[in-house]
Amino acid sequence: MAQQAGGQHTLSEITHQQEAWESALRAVGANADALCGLWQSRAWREVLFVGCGSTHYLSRAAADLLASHAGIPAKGIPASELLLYPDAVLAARAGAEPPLLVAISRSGRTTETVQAIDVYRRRAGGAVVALTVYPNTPMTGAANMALIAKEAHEESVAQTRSFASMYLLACGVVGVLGKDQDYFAQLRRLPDRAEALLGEAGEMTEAIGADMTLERFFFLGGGLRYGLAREAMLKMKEMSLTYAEAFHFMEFRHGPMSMVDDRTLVVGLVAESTQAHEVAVLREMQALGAHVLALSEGGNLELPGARQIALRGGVEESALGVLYLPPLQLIAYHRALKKGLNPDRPTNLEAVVILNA
Ligand code: F1P
Repeated sequence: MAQQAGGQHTLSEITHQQEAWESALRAVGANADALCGLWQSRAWREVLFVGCGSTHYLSRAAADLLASHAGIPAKGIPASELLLYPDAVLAARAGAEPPLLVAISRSGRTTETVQAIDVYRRRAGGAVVALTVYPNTPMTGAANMALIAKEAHEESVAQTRSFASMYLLACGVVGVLGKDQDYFAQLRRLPDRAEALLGEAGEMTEAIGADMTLERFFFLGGGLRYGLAREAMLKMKEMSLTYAEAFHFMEFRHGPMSMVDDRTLVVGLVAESTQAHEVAVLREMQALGAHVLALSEGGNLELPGARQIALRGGVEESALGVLYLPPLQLIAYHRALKKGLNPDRPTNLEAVVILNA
């Protein structure tokens, strides 16, 4: 990865997502039959998604999506939990089939993820699907099959278009395992929307990123949006060294709102089906002095005084998730620049965490 000052890589990776998203969906399409065959080869008891950092949050979102959209039992956990606590993670009734493991990693080289695959193979003897960006890695070598979003490669340390593209790989897996052709057709509509959305949200994300009166950022999301909210939180921390946390919407009332004041931005990843509850939380936080940014399909929630971003995916709620990401990535990028940080090179971080044996 070449050193470059000023975050040019990050900006270019955030603003050039369309081709990467398309490449992800192509990869799923090309492997759909093989994936279907693997899925039907055994009565897998559930799907276990694992990753680290960003890809752990992706695992969580993917598991929630698979369970809610396709009705297939799933969980998303850090790879290190599978590595260190395999008895707990793989616990099952005698004679039960193993879970299908979906390992997610941009680099395909993160130690915990690679070692977790090994532990899973020895303990459960099942099959592994890798979701990644790069071919020919320890992870792809250890997997039964790999779905690769080739155009999503990155120079930056922080994952932006790679996260969104691997999330779309996971959405494609949901479409295949759920045997839902229509879902797949909806996903194909999303790449075209990416660029326009970034244009529409550009000015607002820059203004929020430049607002140094804001000290704390809270990202709220329910269901599959909880994993996405955690990823947005991580972007804010990694790139801009800002205090940020993520919560389920209604959990926020149960303690965390003590931290809310007029130096707080509460970002809501609002879903149409649950918006009455979610907008109520956002209104209450406004009353406590918080600034609010709400992202929703129509961008027209009843939230006077709040900033709003319209996703306008024109697809069903469960297919929309990826569109929440680019505007939130841009806010983290702009805030990093405003603080004089280089978003391409987050403090204390490398692109991959490789541990010594
Ligand atoms: C995962 C990861 C990133 C994080 C950091 C270190 O890498 O934890 O999420 O931002 O750069 O690596 P990977 O397994 O997805 O390659």
